[in-house]
Amino acid sequence: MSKNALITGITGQDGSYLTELLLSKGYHVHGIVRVSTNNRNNPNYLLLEKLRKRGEKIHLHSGDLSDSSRLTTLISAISPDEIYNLAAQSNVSFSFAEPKYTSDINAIGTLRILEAIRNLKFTSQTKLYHASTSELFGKAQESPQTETTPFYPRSPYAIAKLYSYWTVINYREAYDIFACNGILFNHESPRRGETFVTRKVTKALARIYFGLQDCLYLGNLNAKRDWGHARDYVEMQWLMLQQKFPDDYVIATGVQHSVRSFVEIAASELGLTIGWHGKDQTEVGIIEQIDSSLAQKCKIKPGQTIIRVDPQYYRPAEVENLLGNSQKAKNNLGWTPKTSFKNLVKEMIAHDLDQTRKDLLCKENGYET
Ligand code: NAP
Ligand code: F7E
Repeated sequence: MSKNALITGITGQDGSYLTELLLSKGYHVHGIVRVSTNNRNNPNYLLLEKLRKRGEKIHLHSGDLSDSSRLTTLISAISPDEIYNLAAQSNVSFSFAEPKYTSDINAIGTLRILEAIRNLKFTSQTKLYHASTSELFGKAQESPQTETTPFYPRSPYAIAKLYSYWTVINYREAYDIFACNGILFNHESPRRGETFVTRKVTKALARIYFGLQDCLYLGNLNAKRDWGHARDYVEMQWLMLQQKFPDDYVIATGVQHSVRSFVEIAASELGLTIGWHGKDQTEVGIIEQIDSSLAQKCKIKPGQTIIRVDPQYYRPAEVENLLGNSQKAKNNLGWTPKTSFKNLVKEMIAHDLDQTRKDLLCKENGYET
C-alpha cells in the first residue's frame, strides 16, 4: 500500500524537490499551503499544480503553522506515515525585523506538530523529519562543524530553530516519537527564493547580461558558506526516516566559498571576469574581461561596475563562516552529495538566463510576465 507523507512548506524550494522524490517512490503526498500567500506568482506552487493536474498523487490542504487546531485536524485526517516539517520563516535577515513572528512559526510551529502527534496518539505510527539548520552553529566554535559542535545562534531565526531542535529531541526521548533533526547547511537551486544571496546573484547577473539592470547591490561579500544542491539534500531528508532508529545528522558538502567567490564563478559562467577594487563598503566589482565566444548577446561593457556594496544588506549579527562535515550521514545513511558547486552555479545561471530571455521576449511582444 502507498505511504502517506505530509509536507509542511510544500510550496518552498525543498518542498517542491521533496514532493518529486516522494512521488517517484509511490507516496501519496499531502501538503499544507497557506491561503494568505499569493501562490499564482510562486513557480514552486505552479509546478505542484501541474503535477496534480497530470494525475500525480498530490493533495493540497490549506493551513498554517500558527494554527494548532488546523494542524491537528489535518494530521488526524491524513494519518501520515511521515511528516516533513519544512515550513518556516526561513529568511535570516528578515528574522531581525520580525523576531516574534519568526519564533512563533519556527519554534512553536514545530511544537504544535509534535503536540498534535502526541495528542492524537500517533506516536508510534507517524515519523517526523524536522528542518534544522547550520545557523545553529552561528559564531562557529570549531571548523568544520559536526553533530557535536557547540551551538552559538546569531539571529532570531537561529534561536527559534534551536528551540525546535531541542523540542524534537525531547519528544523523541520523552514520548518515543521517531523524530529527527536534519542539520542542513545552505542548499540552493533554480527554485531558491530570490532574496537569498545565491539566487539574488544569478538572477541579477542574468538581467545585467541582457541590459535590464546595471548593477547588483550586496552586503557582506566575505561571508563564507558551504553550499549544496537542494535536490541532493531532500534525498537525505527521506533517508533519515527510513532508518531503524531516529537520529540527528549534519548535511553538508564539506566545501566552502565566500559570497565574493560565488559572484566570480557565476559571472565566469557568463564569460565575464570580475576584478575587485576598494574595501568593505567601498568595494566594487568591475568587468575586466568578456569572453567573446560566450558573450555574443551580452550588453555589458568592459570597465562596467556591476557589483556594489550596500550596508542595508549587512546583518545586526553576522554568521561569517560555516563549513560542515557530514561523515555521520555518509556512514549511517550512505548519503553523499551528487552535485558539485560548479554544476550548482551553472544550473542556476542557465535557469535565470533562460527565464530572463523569456521575460524579455514577453516584454518585447507586449505580454505581462
Ligand atoms: P523556503 O523556500 O523559504 O520555503 C518555506 C516554506 O514554508 C514555504 O512553503 C512557505 O510557504 C512555508 N511557510 C512559511 N511560513 C509558514 C506558515 N506560517 N505556515 C505554513 N507554512 C509556512 O525554504 P526552503 O529553502 O525550502 O527550506 C525549507 C526548510 O529548511 C525551512 O524550514 C528552512 O528554515 C530550513 N533550512 C533551509 C536551508 C536552505 O539552505 N535552504 C538550510 C537549512 C534549513 P509560502 O510559499 O506560503 O511562503
Ligand atoms: O545569506 C550574505 C549574508 O540569505 C548567506 C537560509 O536558507 O541558509 C540560509 O540562510 C550569506 C550571509 O542565507 C547579501 O550576510 C551578502 O552571510 O543566502 P543567505 P543564510 O543567511 O545563510 C541557512 C542554512 C538557513 O537555514 C536559512 O533558512 O550571504 N550576503 N550579501 C547576503 N545575503 C543576502 N540574502 N542578500 C545579500 O545581498
